[in-house]
Amino acid sequence: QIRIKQVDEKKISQYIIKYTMEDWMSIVDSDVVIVGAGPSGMTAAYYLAKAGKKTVIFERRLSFGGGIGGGAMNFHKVVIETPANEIMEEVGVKMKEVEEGVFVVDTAEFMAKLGAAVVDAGAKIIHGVTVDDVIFREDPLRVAGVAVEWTSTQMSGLHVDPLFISAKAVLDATGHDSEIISVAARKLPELNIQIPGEKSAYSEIAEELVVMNSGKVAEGLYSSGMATAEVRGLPRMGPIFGAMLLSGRKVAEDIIHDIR
Ligand code: 48F
Repeated sequence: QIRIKQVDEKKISQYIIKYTMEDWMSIVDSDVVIVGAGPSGMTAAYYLAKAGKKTVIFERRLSFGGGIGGGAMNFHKVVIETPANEIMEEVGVKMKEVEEGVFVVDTAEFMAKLGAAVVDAGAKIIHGVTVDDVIFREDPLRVAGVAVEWTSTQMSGLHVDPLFISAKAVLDATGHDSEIISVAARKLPELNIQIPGEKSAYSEIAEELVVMNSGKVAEGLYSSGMATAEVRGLPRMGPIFGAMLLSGRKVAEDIIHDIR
């Protein structure tokens, strides 16, 4: 018979509360806040944490991966192209080379291994939290953090104020809606952010354009992945994910440089 250690309910609660609050006391003063645990946000988190930056990802849903899991029409494979295969190799995702420089990967393995690499590198992924605003400072005008609320509280429609998290850099990795840059553009017109919106698909050119254009949008505020397509008016590309990974790596390098 297996003897299972008996744990008092009260103690279970105490352990959870104590160690959650310990993490949050540190998270409120982060180097980098990333909004969205999709492929670009997770790749950025991996490289930032590896470089020693205190990095947190806030993800609205209770799972990481963003658009990876749905693949294309729920088919469980996506396509990766060179040089993004380097990143897949680094985090241990197996790839099938189907033509020179073009690879097919399994979506579950992609999410699981990228997520594990982010956590092992030292970044925190906090699920069930929605970012709905930024905080800013003047002289110079810059984004200096975010406002966070439980997704479940937002869904309930209850009037509950958020908490604020300070950061040297905020990365909008929210995908097609570019939610964080949209709110900054609306509430901080002095930042002069225009959002032309994403164009229809043209995968062959979209991949390079997204990577090239990912980076700083305003002081302290950055974009990666499909948020970049929305903010820069670039075409979409569907279920090819190289640019998501490479834009995450590129923006991580830019942030590491800027907050040195
Ligand atoms: O959409 P998503 O996967 O972003 P991405 O990194 O990758 C795009 C691809 O998945 C795909 C594509 C590839 O060619 O076109 O669409 O640009 O992940 C965005 C994540 O952000 C979360 C959302 O739940 C998703 O997991 N998210 C969005 N808004 C918020 C948020 C928010 N306000 N607060 C917290 N999380």
